[in-house]
Amino acid sequence: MTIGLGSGRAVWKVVETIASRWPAGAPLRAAVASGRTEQLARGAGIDVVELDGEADLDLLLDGADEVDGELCLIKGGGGALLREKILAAAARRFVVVAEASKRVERLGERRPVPIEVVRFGWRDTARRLRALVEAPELRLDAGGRPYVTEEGHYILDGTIPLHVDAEWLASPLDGVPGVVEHGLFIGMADFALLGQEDGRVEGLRPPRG
Ligand code: A5P
Repeated sequence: MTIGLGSGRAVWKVVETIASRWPAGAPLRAAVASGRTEQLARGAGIDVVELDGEADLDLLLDGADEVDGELCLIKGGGGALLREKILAAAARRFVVVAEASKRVERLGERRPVPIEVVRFGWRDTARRLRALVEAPELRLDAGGRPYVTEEGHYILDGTIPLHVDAEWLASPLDGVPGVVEHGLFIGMADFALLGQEDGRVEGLRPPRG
């Protein structure tokens, strides 16, 4: 089986679980979205592979920052949204693993949407994005320097205006010069496993399927 593993605390817990429960000797290959996931996957005995340009992934397991009732997502809080979206596009099935507190009525209700942009001219890209999102802000790292993604880009975090539908927003964001990818994952997830504080897990399917 070849799976995709995204990035973030929830997925890293999944990797830990695979390490303790996957049958010894059964091969498992994974394409991964970040260096940290790669390190943990290798430690768990998972064979880390690249997308080969031919076969689809059997399954993608990934976290989310917000999940709405249609299973549309905001992702990218950890900065891995570009690779995560490529994995999601390559997967036959995408299962979200997240805390139940990530469930929202309206995408953008608690979090800005991360928008990955090329470094060249990023201030101009931010200016253009202001027509679509409120106050796009350059993400900084712990040292106060611009945060650089593993693909070498910057991230602008912008608030989705109250009157704007996230599903609609995805397409105009794609069209802004300088934007590489954004953290709106619309119609990509097939199922969500939402963990409650008491240990119970709620399964959520999009109404469409
Ligand atoms: C990584 O860039 C993100 O898309 C994560 O999947 C998302 O931020 C969820 O992370 P946690 O599982 O750490 O909450």
